[in-house]
Amino acid sequence: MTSMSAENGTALELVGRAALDGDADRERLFFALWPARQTAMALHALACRQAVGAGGRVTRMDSIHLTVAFLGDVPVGRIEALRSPPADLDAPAFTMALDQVGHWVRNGIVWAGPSKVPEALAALHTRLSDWVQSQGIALDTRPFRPHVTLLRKAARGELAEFRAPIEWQVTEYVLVRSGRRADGSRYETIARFPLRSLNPAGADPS
Ligand code: 2AM
Repeated sequence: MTSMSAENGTALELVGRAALDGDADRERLFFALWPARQTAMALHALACRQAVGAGGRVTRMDSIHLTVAFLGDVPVGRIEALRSPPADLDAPAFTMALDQVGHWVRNGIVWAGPSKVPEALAALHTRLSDWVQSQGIALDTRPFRPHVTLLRKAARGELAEFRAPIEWQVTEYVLVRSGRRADGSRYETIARFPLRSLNPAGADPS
């Protein structure tokens, strides 16, 4: 049984304080792929084109990403360990063709994604998820649906076809902190992790 002295506060005060501390001591985190400028520009242009028929709010160009593993609200004391996933994650760099758009009516999201999920992306998701869970952090158990959110609060599903697939060269993944603002989320990269190069310098390509 927990005993409390007056100087420690009443039970009600403590519960209130714990709730506040809980918020202050947690940060919303996720691992993601963040596109280089040219890919981000192509995706942003696609988002603007989709907004014509679908309505909704276009994702800022510097916020465009693809989530690989969503960690949710993580106690700050555990973040340091997450900055260094094990080297034996051994995930290779890969190219992904974004060639599909869709509209999820339940949450109003219009997204772009690969019609064929690259094996390397599926493997990165699995290895990263296993490792995060081994750190005692629970992950969402829904199936992995790799997507880039182009629009939020899109009420209509009138989508424009792709003019040409967007080729995304994926050479790293990042750990991101998400902060909520009145005008949407703001993301801050707190660690970057290179993927294994397919053609390391000096390797004989023959
Ligand atoms: P969304 O764009 O489809 O909302 C930051 O919130 C990122 O994490 C976004 O890419 C968001 O996807 C994703 N995300 C938010 N909640 C999630 C959840 N429960 N499971 C998986 N991804 C989530």
